[in-house]
Amino acid sequence: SWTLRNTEINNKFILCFAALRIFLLVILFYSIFAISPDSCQVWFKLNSTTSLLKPATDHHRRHGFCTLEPLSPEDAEEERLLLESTAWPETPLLPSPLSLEETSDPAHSTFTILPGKEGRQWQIGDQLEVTINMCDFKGRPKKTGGDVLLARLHNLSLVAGVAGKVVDHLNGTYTAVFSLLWEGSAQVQVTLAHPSEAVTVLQRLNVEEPDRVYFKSIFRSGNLSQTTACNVCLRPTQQPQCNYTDVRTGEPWFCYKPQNLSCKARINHSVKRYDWNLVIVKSGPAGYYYEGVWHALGGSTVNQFNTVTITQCLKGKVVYMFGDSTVRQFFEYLNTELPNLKEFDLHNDRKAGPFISLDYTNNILVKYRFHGPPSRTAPVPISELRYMANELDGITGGSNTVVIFGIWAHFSNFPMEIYIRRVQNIRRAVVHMLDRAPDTLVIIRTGNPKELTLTVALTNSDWHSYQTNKVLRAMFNGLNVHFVNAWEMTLAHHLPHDLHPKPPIIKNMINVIMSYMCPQKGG
Ligand SMILES: *[C@@H]1O[C@H](CO)[C@@H](O)[C@H](O)[C@H]1NC(C)=O
Ligand SMILES: *[C@@H]1O[C@H](CO)[C@@H](O)[C@H](O)[C@H]1NC(C)=O
Ligand SMILES: *[C@@H]1O[C@H](CO)[C@@H](O)[C@H](O)[C@H]1NC(C)=O
Ligand SMILES: *[C@@H]1O[C@H](CO)[C@@H](O)[C@H](O)[C@H]1NC(C)=O
Ligand SMILES: *[C@@H]1O[C@H](CO)[C@@H](O)[C@H](O)[C@H]1NC(C)=O
Ligand SMILES: *[C@@H]1O[C@H](CO)[C@@H](O)[C@H](O)[C@H]1NC(C)=O
Ligand SMILES: CC(=O)N[C@H]1CO[C@H](CO)[C@@H](O)[C@@H]1O
Repeated sequence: SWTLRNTEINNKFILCFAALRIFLLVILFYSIFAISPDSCQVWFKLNSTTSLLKPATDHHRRHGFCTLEPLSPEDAEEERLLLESTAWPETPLLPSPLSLEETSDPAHSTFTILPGKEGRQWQIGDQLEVTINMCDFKGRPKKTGGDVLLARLHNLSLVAGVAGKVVDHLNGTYTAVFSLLWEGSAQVQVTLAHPSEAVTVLQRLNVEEPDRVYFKSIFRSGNLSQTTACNVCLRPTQQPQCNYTDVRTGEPWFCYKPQNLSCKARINHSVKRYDWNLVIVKSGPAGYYYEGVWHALGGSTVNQFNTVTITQCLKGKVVYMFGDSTVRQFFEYLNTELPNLKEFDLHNDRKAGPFISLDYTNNILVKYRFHGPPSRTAPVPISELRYMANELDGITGGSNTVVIFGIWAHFSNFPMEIYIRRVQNIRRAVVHMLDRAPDTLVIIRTGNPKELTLTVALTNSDWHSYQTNKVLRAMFNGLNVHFVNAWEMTLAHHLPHDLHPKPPIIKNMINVIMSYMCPQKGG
């Protein structure tokens, strides 16, 4: 039976100072820019602060300076539904003149564990409910919702943990619901990832300043060389633009045209610098940790794999990995753990890839490739800048083919439409691949919560990742694909949230992947 007693529960509200500061710093950092020597940047950022305090016009609220190409009627309808399902509750406007006194403050906020049914002891299978009351810096109860709250029930000595589901009552009150899944005592943790006022700022930044993460390309021809700014969409200026919209997928990409070179002279893509620096419609958790081991709920079993059983499982297989650096972690894990798997050195950048590894004895091939722009990477040659959907079109597929992908972390500064359209293209390619080779195994890694420094909060917020996960889930619903629920696997673990989850979490993710590939193997 479940022996969680109220006396053993620490009502602990994690004072997530880093996250709390986001809002403050969004403002502060603009002031910092005022004294930066980079006058061009100062000009723009400073001006945008003032504009953020003004109410957005209807046109700007929705479109900013990006022109989105029309979609087919079906895709447009899907986009509308997805936007509706990820619509965040209305968040408070920023007060003008600016004051932080009325913003959500974890230090003044509290939560209460509600008594169990009929006052009896908690039992395994019960739902534990927690009421969260948010207050502002003056200690006054908040009247509106929209705070990004993460909830976890855990026990450090048992290395056990499960993510909670947070329900927003839109009046400053929230309920966190946890499934009780292991025997023993536990603690509740509630973390304020982003106050609702920060969501207001992030929402507007994604429409008005999607280019706050900026990219560049080098153009070269003969002895002429020039570098210009690139992005999914560019602010209209006097400067002509080069249109690199992908002919096959229609994925938009533009660079300002270099003055004395042609658009064809583009040779490199890289992130310039950003030095200023749910998941599911389904209810209930996807799984939980017990003694450090992830147990999946809802039918699938996660087996434990070691070097020998992973090699047995991969024997004769080709594994394609696509996506951002969080998928690269899987490639790195296999390379480190499997003694016979040897990387063939393609002399590529250690972060950008692409990479390839071979185990000749066991006939295993593992490949990794980034998901294409807007990849925030070190310079990559244009010849290696490929869209995932086009790469998938080039895979024959079959029972020995495994495709693992994850695409989320590099889209957080854009309106959600940009992400939806990318996933629509990827899904079309996945559907074609499963049509021609239904035996192909497709595994999708979701996004995860991360440490929220200022840069991360502004360019890769948990608020946005949470919604990309929701979109991803909804869009692949009903298709023969599997998920690694990285959101919950990171949230439920006691290790700190990290863009790149630490090895104990990756090991559990690998076990989830291997269990999809070889359900009968493992220890
Ligand atoms: C907020 O809404 C919930 C659900 O409707 C309700 O139970 C609760 O009493 C409300 N709280 C306040 C402070 O109004
Ligand atoms: C974890 O659970 C065990 C067994 O109920 C208990 O003895 C221990 O105090 C708990 N540890 C923490 C950190 O909650
Ligand atoms: C660049 O090359 C052209 C001919 O290819 C030559 O005339 C010119 O002097 C070169 N310019 C420089 C700066 O080297
Ligand atoms: C860019 O090119 C694509 C097709 O190649 C076209 O559909 C689109 O309208 C162009 N965009 C702009 C802004 O010129
Ligand atoms: C382009 O060429 C013109 C005329 O030769 C020159 O004045 C200008 O500086 C060049 N621009 C760049 C960016 O090299
Ligand atoms: C651009 O790419 C080329 C190879 O295409 C490479 O040699 C060069 O070092 C890259 N430039 C930068 C600045 O990284
Ligand atoms: C400080 C600063 O550069 N302000 C500029 C903001 O933008 C307006 C035009 O929209 C300029 O006139 C200001 O000089």
